[in-house]
Amino acid sequence: MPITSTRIKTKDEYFSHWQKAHEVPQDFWAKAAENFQWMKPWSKVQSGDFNDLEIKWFEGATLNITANCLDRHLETRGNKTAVIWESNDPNEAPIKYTYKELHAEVCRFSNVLKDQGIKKGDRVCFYMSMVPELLTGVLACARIGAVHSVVFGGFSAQALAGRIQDCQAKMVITCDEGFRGAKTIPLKSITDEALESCDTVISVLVRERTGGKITYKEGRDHSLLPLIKKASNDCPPEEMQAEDPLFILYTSGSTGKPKGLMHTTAGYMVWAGYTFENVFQMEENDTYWCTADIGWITGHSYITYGPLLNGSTTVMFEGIPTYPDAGRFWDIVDKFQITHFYTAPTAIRALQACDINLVRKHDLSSLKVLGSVGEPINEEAWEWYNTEVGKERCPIVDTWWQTETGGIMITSLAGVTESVPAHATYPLPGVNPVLVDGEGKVVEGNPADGNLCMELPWPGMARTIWGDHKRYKETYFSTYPGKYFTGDGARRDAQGRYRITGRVDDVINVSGHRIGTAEVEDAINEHPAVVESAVVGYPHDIKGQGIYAYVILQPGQEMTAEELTPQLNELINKIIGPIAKPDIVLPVSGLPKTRSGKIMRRILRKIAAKDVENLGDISTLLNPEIVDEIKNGAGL
Ligand code: 7RM
Repeated sequence: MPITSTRIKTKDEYFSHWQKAHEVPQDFWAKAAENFQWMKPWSKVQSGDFNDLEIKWFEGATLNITANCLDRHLETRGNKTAVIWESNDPNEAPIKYTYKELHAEVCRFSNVLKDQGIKKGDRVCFYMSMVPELLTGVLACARIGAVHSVVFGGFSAQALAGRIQDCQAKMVITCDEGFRGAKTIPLKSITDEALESCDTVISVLVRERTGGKITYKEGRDHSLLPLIKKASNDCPPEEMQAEDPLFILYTSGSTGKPKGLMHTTAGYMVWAGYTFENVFQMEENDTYWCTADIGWITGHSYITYGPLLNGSTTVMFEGIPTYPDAGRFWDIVDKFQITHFYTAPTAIRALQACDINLVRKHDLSSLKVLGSVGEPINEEAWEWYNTEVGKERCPIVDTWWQTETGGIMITSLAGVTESVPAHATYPLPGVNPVLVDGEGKVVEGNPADGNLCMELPWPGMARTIWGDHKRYKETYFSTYPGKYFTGDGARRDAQGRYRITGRVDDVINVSGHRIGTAEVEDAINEHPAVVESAVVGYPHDIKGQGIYAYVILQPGQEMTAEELTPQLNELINKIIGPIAKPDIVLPVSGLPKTRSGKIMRRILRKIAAKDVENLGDISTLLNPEIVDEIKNGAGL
């Protein structure tokens, strides 16, 4: 029995639900919210708009999201598997938690947090690999009303420190080291380095995973597992206001340092629960696996909250797709008889490039639904996924959404609305997309092209940037006043289905990771020999986009790309983390600039893409002669 009565079962129903959510949003979301458990009811379903930006959902209500993820299922699903954890090492036994066990585990962890002095509203930073305690720890925070902020384990000490400082975290939870394929990541020592510049952190909990050598700082650091083991499993859920913060998650934008998007309790819960149910269309005995890391929004909404809100079985994988070999994903699908599999195009393309027998030798007949997220999926990858993995019998949901949106926004519904190669297709009920042209005018009719905006608030949207509401307004609502601007371009086909074409701002998407070009430039510019740099994305067969850095060196510095690259890599590793390393570095003597001094990135993007036939009008450049020089340098 699905929990909600709001499950869409036919395409006609999809259209009528969308219409209803559009016309009477308050009634629609009140109905959807009735499927959850509230401590006190709301007095108003929604208030605020894209002009005042004081958006609230379910105001007056109180609740706890973990009561909805855990306690609510105890009676009906207590002995059902809630979480299956699969180790990096295929020979290590998986760990399974029933809903009862997960509930007890989260309660114990909650008591550990309380014993360490963590209170409602305090921020707790997670810097872990994909161990079970990342999932239980996040839920433990939510249970006691602490605000979790998960930082992906691939970020550097400096990046971690910046995030800890920004949200003034009181605690960091980490591992001794993290397993990642054949490698280990020294998470604790990176944390130690970060904490040299963070004075708000009073305690550090360390989940020992590899047994690697680390140091414990007296009075500050504690080993986590023994504390959990001896804690009581009795911890009633804290009563939270609908708009109390649930978590902060940092993401990159086109300018400045990463933004801490803040999500609140009730609206996020309804959105994560509702979207998971309708997009994936799970049945009671299905097993769902999302391959993301909990360090990203996908892992928050669709490993943790969405599946658990729906009483589903969710798989959590510690490792990587290529360890011990490139058949690992399919091995796991077979091992747990996965029915619903959700991954990123970059992983699909990487596995597509490997020996096909690594796929074909595994039994994938349990699969019913496939999902894609994180970046546009190209048609070749879509076809391969459909044929080789889905054996042409599994609908593919290409789910477009963002850290900011909290949950899926545009997608087909598995088996309900049609899957179209490379198209996200239809907006979910409550999602009101419009395409806007360069002048800010809404492009009507089908087909159409434009910048993708949203016209009305939806429950799962981020409410602010932590500590900087002004930046929130400017970033998302000032380009097109009264509208939320996504930063993506899109095309709507004759049937009204959306195809997302990718970012139209200075954000690049490398292997599904959002990277701000300005952040990479700032890091490169720290190099003493560098005067200025410009970073752009270019098409990359596996990663979707690669990072191309044009670098101007100080006069007299005669470094080649080969000499410069490792030095810049080291610097970027230190400032951001390995995910932001450029694929190509090109030393240049100047950058194409307009008369007002702005770098003309359009030209740099074209050169990086080796698309120099038509560079467009360069006559307005201050230094048009530089274009040929850069082209030559790039070997074009
Ligand atoms: C969920 C997530 C958001 C950016 C977004 C897009 C791109 C995500 C798709 C996609 C085309 C998709 N959050 N993106 N999903 N592009 N089709 N199905 O990835 O905040 O990390 O990134 O990712 O550009 O703006 S995110």
